[in-house]
Amino acid sequence: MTTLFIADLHLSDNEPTITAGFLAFLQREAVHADALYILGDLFEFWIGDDDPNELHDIVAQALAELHDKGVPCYFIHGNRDFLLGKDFAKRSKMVLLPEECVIDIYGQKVLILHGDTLCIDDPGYLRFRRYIRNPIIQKIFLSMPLFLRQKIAGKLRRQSKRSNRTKSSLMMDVNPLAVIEAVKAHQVVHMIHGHTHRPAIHDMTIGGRLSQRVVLGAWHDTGSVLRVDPNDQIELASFPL
Ligand code: LP5
Ligand code: MN
Repeated sequence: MTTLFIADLHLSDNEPTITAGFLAFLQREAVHADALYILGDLFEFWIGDDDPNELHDIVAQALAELHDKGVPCYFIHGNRDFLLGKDFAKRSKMVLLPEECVIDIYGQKVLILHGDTLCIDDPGYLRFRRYIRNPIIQKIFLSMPLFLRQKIAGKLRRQSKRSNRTKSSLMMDVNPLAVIEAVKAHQVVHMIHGHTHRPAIHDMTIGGRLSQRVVLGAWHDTGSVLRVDPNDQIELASFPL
């Protein structure tokens, strides 16, 4: 019995090895799990459920098969695929969760989130985030023709890569005070997130209580998964794709 957590796969047509590794991971490992949680950035970017990309069909079918074999899959949006909507959730039989969510894992309360909202030392990103998370802006974007949405997404990705090169490592990591605030606000001791691509298990003491923050790894040259079992054993592992 294990519950699995993954994030930041950034699946795209340009990375067939990662897609193949993900599909193999579903068949080899996830199929034996109690549940699979995907904490955002499953896709490199998402411009609407109506994007007729074959990769989306393949992933939806694989996740739906996982569900049909008795393994529920839960999804929290990332900063790349925040537009993934109800249509795709239905096709893939994934449950969409709110951006911060407290779940019960074998009797332990755990806060799960993508992690970008903890990066509060990056005001440029937070401004950008407020803008693109505005429902009116999203509605306008989703009503544009696909080629235009593709073009804008491409431009945003290029812009993001460029701006990330100028940001300090500290700025692109989570802010410790934001972590403490989130843990206190949700009254939990465990927290799991991705986004920063810095896989680690951090022990912390918050309010006199021993607390843990797990950062999931991104999938690049290897896959990355957090395994949690009913005896509170946790393992953050990487594996070849
Ligand atoms: O994603 P990553 O890891 O590179 O960096 C993130 C932050 N960047 C982003 C942007 C995404 O990568 C692009 C998402 C594409 C989504 C497609 C749908 C588009 C819908 C839009 C409308 C509803 O999230 C990056 C952080 C980093 O994480 C670390 O936390 O630093 O933040 C930025 O790069 C933001 C910049 O600091 C500010 C960007 C200004 C954008 C100006 C836009 C100009 C182009 C306009 C084109 C119309
Ligand atoms: Mn991210």
